[in-house]
Amino acid sequence: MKDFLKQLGIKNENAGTSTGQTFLQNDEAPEIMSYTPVDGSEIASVFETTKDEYEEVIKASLQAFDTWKMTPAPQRGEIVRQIGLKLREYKEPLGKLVSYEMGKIYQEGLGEVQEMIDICDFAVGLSRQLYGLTMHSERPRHRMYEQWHPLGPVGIISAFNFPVAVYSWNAMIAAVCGDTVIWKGSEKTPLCAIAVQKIIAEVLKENDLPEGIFGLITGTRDTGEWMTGDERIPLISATGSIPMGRAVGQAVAARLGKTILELGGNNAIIISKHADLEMTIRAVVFGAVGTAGQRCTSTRRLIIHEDVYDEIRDRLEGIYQSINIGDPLDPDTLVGPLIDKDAVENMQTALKKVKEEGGSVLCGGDVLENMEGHYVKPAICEVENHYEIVQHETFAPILYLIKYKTMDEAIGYHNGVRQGLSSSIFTLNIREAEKFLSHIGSDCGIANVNIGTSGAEIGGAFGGEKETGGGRESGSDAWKAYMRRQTNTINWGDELPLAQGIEFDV
Ligand code: UN1
Repeated sequence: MKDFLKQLGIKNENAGTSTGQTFLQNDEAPEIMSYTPVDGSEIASVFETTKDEYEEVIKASLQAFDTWKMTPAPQRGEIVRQIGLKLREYKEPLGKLVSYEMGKIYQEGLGEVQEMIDICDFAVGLSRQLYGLTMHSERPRHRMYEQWHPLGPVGIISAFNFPVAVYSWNAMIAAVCGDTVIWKGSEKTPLCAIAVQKIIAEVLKENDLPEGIFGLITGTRDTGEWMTGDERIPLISATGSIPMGRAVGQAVAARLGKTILELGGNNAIIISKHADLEMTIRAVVFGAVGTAGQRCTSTRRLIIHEDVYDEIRDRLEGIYQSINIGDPLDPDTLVGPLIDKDAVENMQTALKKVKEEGGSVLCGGDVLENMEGHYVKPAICEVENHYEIVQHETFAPILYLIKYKTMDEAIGYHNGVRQGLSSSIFTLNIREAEKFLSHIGSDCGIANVNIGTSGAEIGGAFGGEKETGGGRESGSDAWKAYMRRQTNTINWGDELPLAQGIEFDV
């Protein structure tokens, strides 16, 4: 038994109840097994949430909402502050668990927990800044303003690749907004969810607050469908694949509920002939092979000016030969395993398609059969942007190289995909940079200059356009999606003038 599992209160046999809620114990339920992609072995099992338990969790969430919404926002912020402190205490074991259960390297596991801490800090400040606007009424002796009210239980569906951070972007913001949350984590990383739930439960217990404020359920697609079809959950925030998001969006729209969708990306970096190539190469490698290409912000396409194309290609090929692939908890490793066998197969299929469509695989793509676990060599391919496979997000470390002559052509390739999450340009030319950021430049939700596509800070709104789903999470004013807006007009005079100057004498 690994020390970090013990530190997080996870026992070998069974990691805990599926809901993380102490009042629920159902040993009869089916189990979900957690495997580590490090060597494919079993870590522990978790009970799936049954329909009855789901009802209990919803009831607890609705009940908790009654008290939580009456707790002043800055006091809600105080609870989130304590969660941030507790996460600081558990940063190392939780970072290790993220690394062990998901497969990202330990540095990135720590980074993920740091994102949780950062969003807690952000949410604490926000708890005193849930501002509405005031307006000037067109009628005399009238006052208008808007205010933001809590929404109710918020459903959070998160993915395996960021098993803890994406939850906290949603949960901590929702919490200061006065909402309760119900979290369905990925069935591929159930222990991360249980560990986070235990940490939060400690804070709730210390403050004598109900566990229903932060609810957890564990399951597969069916469990997600209970949530999306449930009118008691006014908002579903879902992160994952485009097909998943489409299903969630349609189900929630059918009941006129709200969604925040954060779906796939097909992120590109334009590399101009005016780029600082040293910086560019570092950013590209981190963006393309970091988290083994399993971030929604991973760099998938490089659109390279013809003058620097050969140099960039050759240097990248050289670096790819020497990348350390292996155990993500080993400090020398840069690339850990893919999440599972299916991910390895998807990568192989994509590389086959590249060749079928006329592209070439310059290096990598090999499955490291001699290692237990799901290890692959990151691949670089030469392709054309219109290839069907290039239009598609493959959740694996495949980097596509595309050559361009003019900036208009580059932007055309850049925007010529169905997804619109993150984007970058590397250039020291201000005209190129500003054009890329303008409305005729990148069509993505995130557009960077001289920084890669991944590793966004929590302070900005995170999300993207087109098939990426249009939702925004995390910083800036993304909190507004977690509240309901109310416009108020107050007449403090002794007459009743009508708006638009309408005369209506009775
Ligand atoms: C994701 O891959 O779903 O910008 C989230 C980044 C991270 C978050 C990625 N801060 O790469």
